[in-house]
Amino acid sequence: MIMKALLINCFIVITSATIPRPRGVADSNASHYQPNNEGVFVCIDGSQTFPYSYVNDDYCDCADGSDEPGTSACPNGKFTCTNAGHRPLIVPASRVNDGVCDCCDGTDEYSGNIACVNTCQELGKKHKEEVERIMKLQEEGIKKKKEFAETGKKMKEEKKARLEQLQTDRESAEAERQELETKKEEAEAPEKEAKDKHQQAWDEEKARRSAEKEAAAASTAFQELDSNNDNFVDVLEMVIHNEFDIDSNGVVSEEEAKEHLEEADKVDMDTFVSKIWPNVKQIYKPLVPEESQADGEASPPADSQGETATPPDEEAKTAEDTEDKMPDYDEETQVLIEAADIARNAFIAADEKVKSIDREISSLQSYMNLDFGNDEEFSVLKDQCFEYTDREYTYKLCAFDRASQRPKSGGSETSLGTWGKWSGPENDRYSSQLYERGQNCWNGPDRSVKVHFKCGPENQLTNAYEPSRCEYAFDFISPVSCSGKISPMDPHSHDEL
Ligand code: MAN
Repeated sequence: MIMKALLINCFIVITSATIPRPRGVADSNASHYQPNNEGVFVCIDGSQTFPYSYVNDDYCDCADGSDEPGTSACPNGKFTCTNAGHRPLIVPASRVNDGVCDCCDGTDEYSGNIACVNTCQELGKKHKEEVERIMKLQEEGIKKKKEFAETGKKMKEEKKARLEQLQTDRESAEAERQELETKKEEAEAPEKEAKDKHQQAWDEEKARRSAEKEAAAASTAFQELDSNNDNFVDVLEMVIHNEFDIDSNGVVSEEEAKEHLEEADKVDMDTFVSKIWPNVKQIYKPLVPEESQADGEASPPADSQGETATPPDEEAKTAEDTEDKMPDYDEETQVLIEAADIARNAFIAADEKVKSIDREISSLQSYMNLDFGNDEEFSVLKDQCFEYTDREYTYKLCAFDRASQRPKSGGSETSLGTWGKWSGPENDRYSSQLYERGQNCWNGPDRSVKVHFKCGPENQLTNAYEPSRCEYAFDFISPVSCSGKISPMDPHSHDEL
């Protein structure tokens, strides 16, 4: 009777006495190979029945190959080597007695043509050590994972409490904001009234000054045109002004002069100011007396186009500017402005406080909406960034935030994506993350990264690669991914001693 110990997923299970079985039969199939009372064998797929002596007679009878587990007779046959001391192995039946040692216990080669050395004890020992190493890693990882989970839960509690506090704070901050807004409006109303009044007075003053200037200009022009000083401007006084030449024939006719005088032969000062001046002021040019043309002093000189040049007197210009500038507010208005300024600033501060609370609330809500695993264990990775450098690039992963790539030779960073979602299979949801919508790839997709999580002693980005153009993959090890189970990917996850 052989005692078997199964190490499945690192848990050693001692089975009861196993059933004796023909060569090449797996322990799990042994029950099919018990000759019943009639001494018959039923193919495992149940399709046919043969005398039990047909089992391993080196002739294939069953369609599923189950009557020849220990020979190479069936093309679809499977040979199981027990490999005591190590793990069982299933090989295609074609490898039985093919001159190559496939099983570590050498049972696949029994023809005597080749002598296989049994290496199962040695391999089993190595495997056991490897399993123990992984188990230790897992145990330590699980311990850390528990600590992370505690930190994560505490963090979530703190954030939750802070969020509740902020929601209360917001109510009072909003009430204060509204109160200060009302006060601001109350202070701004009289301020506006006073400022409008001031502005209106200034507009009126400007209009008055402009009318005054206009009247003075009209009067000056009248006096200049009235060359005989008879207090009328008449047709003959007009014809000597070239600018009144309507048809541009070089001569101002009496008709043209009359047209400018609104068909009158002569006009007095009042008529000139009110009726004639508004129509001629754009074209009128004062005559330049001969002598002042020489020294350029008596009146502003005309340039080559006959236009009056601007007096080059900067001081006069400054004086004019000052004249056009609205005077300062009176004291009463200034007091109102100061009061409104104070109310405005108080409101701005209260408004900013509400906005800042809102920003914090929104950031906390985003945090609360993140899925940090069944026990909040992944929250320790939040706000942490990790880097991995290969021959060409330094890759960066800021967990739950973004992933990027930076050429080692310098140059700008390329976004490989921002936090998207957990992307592991349904039964292992937290085994991978997707970062998506990174910088668009020329003639290709937006860049994206799949991060594969594996159990490891520390949080570390251990590899970055690009399985297909602009679709990246990162390997990340972390204690948070330690589960106490050795995944089927791990070497020798199953053993038989
Ligand atoms: C850059 C990098 C590469 C990527 C190419 C695609 O060179 O982002 O990883 O494959 O662009 O053009």
